[in-house]
Amino acid sequence: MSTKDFKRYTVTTALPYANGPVHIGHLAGVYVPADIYVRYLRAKGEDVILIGGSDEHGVPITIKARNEGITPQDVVDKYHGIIKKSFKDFGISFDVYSRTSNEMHHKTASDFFKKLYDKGDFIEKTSEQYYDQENKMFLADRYITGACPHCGYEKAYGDQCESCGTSLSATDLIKPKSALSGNVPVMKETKHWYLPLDQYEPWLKEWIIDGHKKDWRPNVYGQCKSWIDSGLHPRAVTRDLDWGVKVPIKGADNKVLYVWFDAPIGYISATKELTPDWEKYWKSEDSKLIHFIGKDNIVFHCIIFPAMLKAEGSYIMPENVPANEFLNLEGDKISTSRNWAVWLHEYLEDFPEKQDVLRYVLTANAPETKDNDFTWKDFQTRNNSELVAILGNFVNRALVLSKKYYDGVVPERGVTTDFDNEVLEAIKAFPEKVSKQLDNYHFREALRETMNLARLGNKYLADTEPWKVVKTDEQRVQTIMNIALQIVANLTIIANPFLPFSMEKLRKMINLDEMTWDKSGDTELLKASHQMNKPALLFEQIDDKAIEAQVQRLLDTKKANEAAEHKAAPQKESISFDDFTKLDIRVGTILEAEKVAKTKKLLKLTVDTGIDTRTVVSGIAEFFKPEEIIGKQVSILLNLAPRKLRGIESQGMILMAEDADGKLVFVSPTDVVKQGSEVK
Ligand code: B3M
Ligand code: ZN
Repeated sequence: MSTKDFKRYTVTTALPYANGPVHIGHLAGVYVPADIYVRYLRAKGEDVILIGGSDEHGVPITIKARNEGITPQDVVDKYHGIIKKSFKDFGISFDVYSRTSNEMHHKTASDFFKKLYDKGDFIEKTSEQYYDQENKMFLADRYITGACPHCGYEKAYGDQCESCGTSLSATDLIKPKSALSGNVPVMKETKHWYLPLDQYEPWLKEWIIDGHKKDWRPNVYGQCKSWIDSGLHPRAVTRDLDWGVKVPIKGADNKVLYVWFDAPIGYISATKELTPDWEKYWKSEDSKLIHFIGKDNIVFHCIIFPAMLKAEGSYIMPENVPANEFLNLEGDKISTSRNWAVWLHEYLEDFPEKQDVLRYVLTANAPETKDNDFTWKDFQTRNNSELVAILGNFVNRALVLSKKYYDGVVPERGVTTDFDNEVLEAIKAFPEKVSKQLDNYHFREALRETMNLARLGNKYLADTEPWKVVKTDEQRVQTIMNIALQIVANLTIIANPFLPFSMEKLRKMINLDEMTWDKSGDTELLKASHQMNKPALLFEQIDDKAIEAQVQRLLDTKKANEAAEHKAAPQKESISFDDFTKLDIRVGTILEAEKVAKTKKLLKLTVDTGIDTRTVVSGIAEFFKPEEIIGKQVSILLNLAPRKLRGIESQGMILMAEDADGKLVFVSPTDVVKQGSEVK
């Protein structure tokens, strides 16, 4: 299959749910690799379209609307705008970025369903489904939660477990609970339409298990195989909801298409929006269809959507689905609800014009074969020791020396040495090395090769030392600088898919138009006597302070989450009222306080209890300085049997509670009360 000659490329990117902004996980998993790929293909002069859009249906949206007391339309209008802008800001070069709430999409999805329905492709079935009596609603997908039957994760949804990634049915959940009321749901009859996936099993086996064992990523192939091996079953493609694409047949009031039925059709609707010539991208055998997605979307793109396309009959199948694993953040799973993420719009506020730095780090550390971790320290190191020290340093040295020696005019290349010739040959070999990786969706490796070109440049200058030779052999230096500048020019082509903003800047500096990929490897891109412009720094150091601020923000988030997730200790055994009245708790005032010698934790307090002045030893020295607490009104248990601590008799106990940081605080009255007032 992969040796086939394709005339055009249809590249799709998963449609993010418009229920929140996008973060680094989205960028790393889907959009940066897709953008690198299409920028490369465009440079090769290929006919390629990059398709994207917001997924505006489904329960995640309606739940968000309900929680915020606004309409689903309000939710999607807000986030579609934010998401679209983030992608644009990061240079994700969509040919169209659409949305599934628009009319074109509703019509396309509706017609698609109708065609399958008319052909008799669906099974119509009445069955019992979970229903929330309090809210008078069927509980589709994320409206129901429970324990995952595969991994035991307690907050699995009715359609998917976010912990182990398994796709589920609501009835699979153990101890199901309504996400709306928290009630245990009841069963109630309802009619739905099912796509008989089981009928596509022989074809799926042949197409994926036999056909794509070699060219699909092992994680993608493996997930598909295990799904198919465990047996496919008819799958409902409609839901009892009022937000979505209406089911276009009689007797289906208050029913909409399942979001995973309509969303992938969104790729087709978006292409229609882009061009009246959309069919050639979807129905012509010489078009190569590629889906960029995250690993939680694999079965939908490799099994369910292809089965839908197969049922329809006139569409091509995806050639490849280069799904990425997950990107974690500082060791923890990225989570929108726990605000554990680096949001793209916030990143740009803190690091304006550093889009390429993030693109670089996310590609260099892309979760292509396993889950990976984003850390701010790694972000800083990759910026400072790779982008600045390797790429930026080489370009800057070449351009600054050319400016100094020749006022920015490219010098003649004279007689070349063996070493020069070796370097010239190496330059010629780069495009092929990078292409090979990109053609196989190995973006990390492609970027590593690209950086090797900058490394070659650095090594060439370090070995030839033009700044020394210039004192003795000016002609030799002209040759050296000419060759170094050819490396710079080559970088503007080869590094462009990865670092489009910086390479545009660099092209301006060397006064070179954007070049096609077939020009890369050319060692005479910059002709002698070509006038270049003023050089400027391509990348700058990121200092510790900027990184510490980001780390601090995450620590604050962690603290807030812990406080929110904190569970109070369970209630103790009941006691009688008489038991309670035995406790003599009073409000008293601390008169004196001093540290107990040779201890870390103990303070000796003198307390006016209203009935006497007594000594209490309290384990609070780590939290309070003695002078801070003098005059404070505190609660004290008076009739606790006295006991000796470090030789001092303690005649009572000061009552304390713990704050969010685990620090002890006094249980004090909020207003000033009478000395010796009883707590009752
Ligand atoms: N919106 C799920 C997700 O954002 C879904 C993807 C649809 S792609 C057609 O992970
Ligand atoms: Zn699970």
